[in-house]
Amino acid sequence: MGLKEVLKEKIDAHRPRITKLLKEHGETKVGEYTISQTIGGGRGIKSLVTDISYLDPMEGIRFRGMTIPETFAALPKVPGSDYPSVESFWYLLLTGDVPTLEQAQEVEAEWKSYSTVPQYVYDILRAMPRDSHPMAMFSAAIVAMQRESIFSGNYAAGKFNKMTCWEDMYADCNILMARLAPIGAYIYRMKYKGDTHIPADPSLDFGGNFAHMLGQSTEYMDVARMYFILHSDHESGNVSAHATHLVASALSDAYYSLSAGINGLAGPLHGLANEEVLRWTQSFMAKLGGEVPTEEDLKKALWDTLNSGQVIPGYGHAVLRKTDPRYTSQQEFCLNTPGLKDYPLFKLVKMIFDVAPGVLLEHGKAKNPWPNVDAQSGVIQWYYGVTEYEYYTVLFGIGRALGVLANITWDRALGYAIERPKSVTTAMLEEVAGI
Ligand code: CMX
Repeated sequence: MGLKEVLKEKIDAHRPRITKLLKEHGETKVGEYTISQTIGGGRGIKSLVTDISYLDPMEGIRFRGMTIPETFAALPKVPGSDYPSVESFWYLLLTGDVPTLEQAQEVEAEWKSYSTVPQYVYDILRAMPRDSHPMAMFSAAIVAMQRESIFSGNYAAGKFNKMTCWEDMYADCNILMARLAPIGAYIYRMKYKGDTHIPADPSLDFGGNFAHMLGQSTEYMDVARMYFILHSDHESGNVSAHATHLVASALSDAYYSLSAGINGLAGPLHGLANEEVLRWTQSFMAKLGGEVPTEEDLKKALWDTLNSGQVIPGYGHAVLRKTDPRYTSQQEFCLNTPGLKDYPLFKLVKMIFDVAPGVLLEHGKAKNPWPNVDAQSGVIQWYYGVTEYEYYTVLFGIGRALGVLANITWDRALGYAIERPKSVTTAMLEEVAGI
């Protein structure tokens, strides 16, 4: 037998051991925690600290103690817009203080001074096959800039100081953050808009400029601002935040750390779900020849997905036990935007919201049958003409960077330890379970 066949036999023999442990002994304690927590991705284990956001299972996210509506209401607005700037939100995430408009504009000016992306980053992107996934391009662009890291440069020069090294991390994070919008826009225009590019407009804030460089309407500027803020942070245990924190805990710099987080975000159970939602919804509409489905059609399609062993993208959550307020916030945006409110795709997404939780409850597996952030976000993008749904996770990634970079700045300031949880073997768990 070849290696793969031997491995397959071993896997087939091992699987029932895990199933038995989870089914019959899930609640047995291994130290402080249960077997189901140990095998099941560490659910509920309190082993991370952050003061930047907190996720209550019933209420949803609070950024620095504020709900989403409170955050949008409190931050100073971009002149001429109803939405705050991403820069003002960065100030809030880092400090816990609501900045004045002037303080937000100082961040804006600082980011602008860093926003020129080195040419070699574009060269690397251009050297990649054009059909590379935009998330692979985004991650590659970030890690390619590692040579710019002030933290790593000073560390290599023997200038590491535990008390002050956060300042280098802070500088790296600002520079990196400032470049994410131009990099994201470049990937978009290179891949989908005939490789034509639009230079930044120095009069615009981060969100506004991103919309401008994408080639979008002024209306989309608020979409970008809202989208980046909503997707920024969801406390520390989600894959992208945790991966960024984990890598940074080895004293890796912001470039290595964020790239790791972005790679995690690219998974279909995490950020890529927003792409999957649109793919699922569009293929469903195509099957019906563009007709509006009946509730029965929809139920059948949802059951077909579940029966084929796939998840319903955009539904369920590891922590949340009610509708994600990030979903609600985007839904409100749709309802308040003439044109979007009656948009067929939005209507279909609303219809899925009416039907999917019941189907998931009947299916009986998901602990949370309600929609998460990804169920709604693609519709807004589609409506504004960003129809290349494989790109949606890059938008999520630009937003997520705000949260994870603020977190690793604080990680470094507080000197949090290198992460090193303990493993056990399956045999040890079986022994604890008395098998
Ligand atoms: N459709 C079908 N089954 C689902 C489901 C869904 N939407 N959500 C959960 N389940 C299943 C799980 O796969 C699991 O099945 P197994 O026991 O066979 O492994 C079971 O229900 C229990 O899972 P859970 O405890 O409710 O959820 P988890 O914490 O394990 O997973 C999540 C959370 C988000 C990965 C899961 O709900 C899911 O896969 N959802 C669809 C993908 C998605 O929308 N992801 C985006 C989340 C938000 C984000 O990070 O961007």
